[in-house]
Amino acid sequence: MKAEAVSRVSVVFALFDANGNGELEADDFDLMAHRVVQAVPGADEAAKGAAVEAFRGYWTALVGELDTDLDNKVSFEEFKAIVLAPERFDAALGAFADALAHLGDVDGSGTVERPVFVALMTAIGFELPNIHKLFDAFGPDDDDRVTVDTWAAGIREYYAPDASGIAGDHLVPAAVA
Ligand SMILES: [Ca+2]
Ligand SMILES: [Ca+2]
Repeated sequence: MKAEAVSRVSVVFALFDANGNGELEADDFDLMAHRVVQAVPGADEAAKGAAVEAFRGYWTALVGELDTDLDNKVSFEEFKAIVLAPERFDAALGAFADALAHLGDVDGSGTVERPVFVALMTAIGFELPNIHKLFDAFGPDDDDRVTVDTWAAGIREYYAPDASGIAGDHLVPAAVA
């Protein structure tokens, strides 16, 4: 496993542990979904509902595949296995990525404006400098927007165990030194 992938997994685990108790459980994903939906007041109800469902679906996939001791929680040791068989999470991660990116497309233009991107990523728990670096790495257009597809692809790529030098590496705190 590449060092960058390990770093990203550590960051993601800390973010997913929304209630900060050191383990992942269903409550974390409900809390995160609530924060994310609150961050985009202009989004339509269908997009909000889809995002909440996608967060739950992602948790269901995670706990189903990674909870090896069957306590309905995913410890960090259990979570690290996510990069060993990423294909097992393709469907749930894809739905999660699409729902999150579409939630940010408030006007239905197929693009996400920087302020909305920042609000969503802040709600998930990323740090502001990292968020802006990632947005810039996605190559925003002249109106400072990135496409929904670019962002969704970036979310998928973030979990690739063999990737390095990808846009998502900007989310690892050390990238902003
Ligand atoms: Ca937790
Ligand atoms: Ca467990």
